[in-house]
Amino acid sequence: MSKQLVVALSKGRILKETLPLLADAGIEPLEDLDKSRKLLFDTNLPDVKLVIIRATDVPTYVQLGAADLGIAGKDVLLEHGAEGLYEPLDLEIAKCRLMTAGVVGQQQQGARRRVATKFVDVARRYYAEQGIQAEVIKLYGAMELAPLMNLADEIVDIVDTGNTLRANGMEPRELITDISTRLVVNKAAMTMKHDRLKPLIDRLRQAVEARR
Ligand code: PRT
Ligand code: MG
Repeated sequence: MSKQLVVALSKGRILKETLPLLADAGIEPLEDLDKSRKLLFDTNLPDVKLVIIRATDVPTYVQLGAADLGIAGKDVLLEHGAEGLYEPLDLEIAKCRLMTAGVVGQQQQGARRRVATKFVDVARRYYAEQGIQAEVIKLYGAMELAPLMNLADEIVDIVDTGNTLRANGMEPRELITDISTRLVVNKAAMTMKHDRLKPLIDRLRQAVEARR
């Protein structure tokens, strides 16, 4: 394993909240991420590099050891599976809820329903636990549209303010789980690079605790 520590960051909305937290922990990229088309960045810490990738790719990078550490939403981690990953720290950012939702006034009653989501495994597990037979339809975005277009009876999606649902004539129904952003660590790296990982994880933990 190389001497460098590579941290995989989720781009998009998590990144905006991650960078100030990293700065609080004393980790800062040497150039402005927004002004660069690069994906791999040096930091003020000579042995720490950052890669900026799709949120859904973060668990894969860390699992396979291409990155030692990763920062990703719990929703992404639940859907991807946690094999080969430790999850030592809740970063307490980008908080939201994973919920079922449907068209206002169209409460589901039957034991069978069509569910559109990008979280297909999470949805299958959830409906199975509820004893509801669900036909889960994989979508990659704009889940809110599916019930309106009669593609599905319900969706499983992330809800924050609920504005997106409301704007589309939909309402939140059941809470599946609360979501926040987590730090994940490659299991082999946790052993092999423990001396370098431990202080980094400790600094991140202190930064999280200082914000409470
Ligand atoms: O680009 P991609 O399709 O992968 O996802 P994205 O653009 O929806 O989100 P991205 O990549 O910028 O960030 C996704 C991660 O941020 C998720 O994995 C969550 O852990 C976290 N997060 C926190 C959220 C939200 N809040 C959130 N509100 N991810 C998505 N949303 C979306 C939601 O999908 C819905 O469309 O915002 C809408 C709901 O927000 P409200 O405030 O209208 O309820
Ligand atoms: Mg996005």
